[in-house]
Amino acid sequence: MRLIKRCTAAKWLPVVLVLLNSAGTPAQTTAELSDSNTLQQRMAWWKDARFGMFLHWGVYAGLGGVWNGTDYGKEMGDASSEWIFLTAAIQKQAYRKYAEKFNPKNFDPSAWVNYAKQAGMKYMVLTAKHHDGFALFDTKYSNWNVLQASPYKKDIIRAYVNACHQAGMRVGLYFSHEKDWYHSKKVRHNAEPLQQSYIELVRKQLTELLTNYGKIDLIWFDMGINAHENLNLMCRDIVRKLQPDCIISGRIGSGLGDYRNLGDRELAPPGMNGFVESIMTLRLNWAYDNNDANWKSSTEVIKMISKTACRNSNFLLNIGPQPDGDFTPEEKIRLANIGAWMKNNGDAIYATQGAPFKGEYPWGSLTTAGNKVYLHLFGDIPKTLRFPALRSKVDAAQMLSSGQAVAFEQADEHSSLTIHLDSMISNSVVPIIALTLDSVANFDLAKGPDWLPPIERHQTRKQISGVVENMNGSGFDLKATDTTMHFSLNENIEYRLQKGTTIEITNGFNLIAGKPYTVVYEPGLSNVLKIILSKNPARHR
Ligand code: FHN
Repeated sequence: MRLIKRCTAAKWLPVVLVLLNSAGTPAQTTAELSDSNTLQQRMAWWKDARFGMFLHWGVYAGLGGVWNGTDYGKEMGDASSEWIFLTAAIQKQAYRKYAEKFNPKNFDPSAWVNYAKQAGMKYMVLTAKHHDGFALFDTKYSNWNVLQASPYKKDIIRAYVNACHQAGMRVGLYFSHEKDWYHSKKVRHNAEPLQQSYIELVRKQLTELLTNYGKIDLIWFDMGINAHENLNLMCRDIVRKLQPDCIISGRIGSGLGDYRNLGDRELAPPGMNGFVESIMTLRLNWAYDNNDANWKSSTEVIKMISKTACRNSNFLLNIGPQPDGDFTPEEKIRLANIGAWMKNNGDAIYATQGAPFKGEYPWGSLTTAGNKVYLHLFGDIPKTLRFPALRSKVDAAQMLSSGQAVAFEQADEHSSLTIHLDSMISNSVVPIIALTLDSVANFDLAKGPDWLPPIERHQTRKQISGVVENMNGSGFDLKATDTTMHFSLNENIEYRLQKGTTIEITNGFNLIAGKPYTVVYEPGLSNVLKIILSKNPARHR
């Protein structure tokens, strides 16, 4: 009853005015149609690009996640290293001292762009301003910027944008519109009202970024919340007015973005629609961190690139440059390995369409482009691969990277395709089979796969610790009377148990009763459990 009373006539009016077309679905107005046409045009390069580089870099890089000997980075703390200004509750004056040390002598934006290009990335997104409010660009509206507060005294954004323009790389700028711990009283993620002076600063700085640096292809807003729709709308309008072709990330809030960002470190599941971006760190932290050794392997990342393309999502891979401006050796190696794979397999990634199915095969999935179907073998590679969902005639099948012919059988387009795989191909990282069809690919969706792979979310690192007897209820089902722990998280999943440097597949493990352990559970791709014999269990409790 109460609900009905609240529905005023004015609120109902727009519903009545929606026109229905002959199919009984709401017809789009001319204005909506032209909006969606413009959206398609604006997003065209981005969708074809599929793979980009995210860069988190600023004053926080110099702290490397550590303040006064305590690790606030994601290796030991809860937040990522770029949050240290807030998480370590550092006073402004003390944090400014780190800006005074920010003098990145090895910053070479052309080298950055080269690394990205060689890795096969087609766009880059750099933190022009992160939550610590420090501007890597020349701003008239706060002296908390690289020219005035650091000895470097050069406009980093200008150098970066110029390097991208020169190399034909699409330019993105990350801009923290909602959070600014330096200039705004509101520091937490809540609906507290924003000060007018802060909103003005956002308006002016965003205007500077979109006016002083030439063409900007993407503004990556972050953490916008619906409660501050006025701020989000203002930002959207500034972008639309100053650079109408510039793409707006989904994290602007209030549904105003041009595309959807998934959660941090969350890989797109199969069957995504529309414009979607998966955002992944190369280790745990976004920004540079002194202690974080949780590097993903090149193979893990290549699988992610392949999976996200098959699932209709872009993949934005993060780099956290060192305080001196150079990339870490670990990042360089991975980018080179990824690049080697992309060079040979890029045709299966760029400008492709993801699989039309809601599920996936145990061996992997596919992308399509024109009369090509690319089978991405990122899962378990079988000797014989049957593909009954394809309803097109296959003219040829070859390994994409080498051009080597692959044996297949298919009587006609109505019969199931069978591919015979050489056992050697399981030695290669995500092999891809290119099928050339006699027409554009046609699929029988009813015969497609319905298996749903586990959700890959690499953001949660749960630390469960203490002496063995204290671990009941900690996520594992431990019988205190014996020494065997059985995982209760998901009995259908096999976990990889890391003991020192060896890894074994297990669904249970033995601990010595009474000894202190730290168990680190990292859900995701490999469901790794690390068991650390703890010297000082009290520290972890
Ligand atoms: O708080 C930020 C975080 O520092 C990082 O920038 C990520 C990247 O997606 N976004 C926010 C958290 O979602």
